[in-house]
Amino acid sequence: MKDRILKKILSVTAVLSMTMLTQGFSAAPAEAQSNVPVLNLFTWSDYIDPALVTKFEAQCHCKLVETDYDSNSEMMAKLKLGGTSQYDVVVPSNFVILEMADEGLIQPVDHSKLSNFSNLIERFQNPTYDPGDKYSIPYQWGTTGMVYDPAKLKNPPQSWSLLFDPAVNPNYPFVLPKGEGRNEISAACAYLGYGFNCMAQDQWVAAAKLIKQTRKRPNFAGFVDETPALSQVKTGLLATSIAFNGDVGNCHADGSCRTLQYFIPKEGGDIWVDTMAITSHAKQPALALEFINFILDAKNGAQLSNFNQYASPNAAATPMLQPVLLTPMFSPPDTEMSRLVFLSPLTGAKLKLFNAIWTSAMQ
Ligand code: N2P
Repeated sequence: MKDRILKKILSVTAVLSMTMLTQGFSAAPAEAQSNVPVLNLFTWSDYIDPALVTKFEAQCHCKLVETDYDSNSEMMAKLKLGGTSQYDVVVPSNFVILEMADEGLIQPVDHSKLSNFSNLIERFQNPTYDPGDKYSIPYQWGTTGMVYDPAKLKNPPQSWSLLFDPAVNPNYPFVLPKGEGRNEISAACAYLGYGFNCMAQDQWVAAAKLIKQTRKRPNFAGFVDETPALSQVKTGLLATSIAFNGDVGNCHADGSCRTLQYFIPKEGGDIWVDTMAITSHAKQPALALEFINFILDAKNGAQLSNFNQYASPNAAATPMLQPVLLTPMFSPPDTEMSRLVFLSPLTGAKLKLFNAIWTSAMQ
């Protein structure tokens, strides 16, 4: 009897020690895992190759957590609600950088940690929207124009009239982006003859009135940002929307939207630079700089563009780009460049006024 009890105790001990041993083995990496630093990247949808994320994680011995947004306004609203310490790196467009710096959402970049900075094309090393790249480092650049489905809209004019003239599209569903309003007000301004980068209050008001009328058309299907709107054009839900060139290039490349057409309206469209910036209360500023420098590497920069189909600001990456990225859709020729405009930044009272006009246009 004693023997059986002893045996039982021994076998229970053996099981327990085995369990401790195996748990011990499996607990070790989990513990290590929890000690791994985490870089929180807040970026636009479909904007980074998952293979690049894995490559960076292996290099930095860290974890990269990606969260996506579809407009600068969505990103800035989340930063204002505590995101300045939740995220480390954000990817704002050129025309909101001054506003973000002004509002204390981002911090200056320590250039001494960016050994790959000189890989940038010269004009991106000292851009007018952020002299000396003080707060932001170029990520990708591109254009904003119109996408349409030629099976529905036959040879429409290459004009913003595709959005704003009911005679051009009386029936097919279309949307407008709900973002920060710059592209929408600017497109309406361009259509009205004020130029794409309109800055006067009366021009904004006229543009807002046009958007209000447009919203009332029976085929207006709502406010949807550019990237999700393109998905709806692809599935056939919409016939047209405002779009970013690379998003259309991306679905041309993967075969999911071969027939869709993209153009920059004759009245002018937006040329933009998306950049990497570090949030004002980033928990991992050193890792953030390591990530920025990683993207500035020639090979990584090429892999980024070859994945997301946007033009690269990286001169050293250029020889490794897919040839399609050097065609007019991604690298607009001079004739198109002359129609492309950098949106001016807005801050202070002027920004408040713009926001009030845009908000009322959407209501
Ligand atoms: C990527 C969207 C690019 C952002 N899907 C345009 N600023």
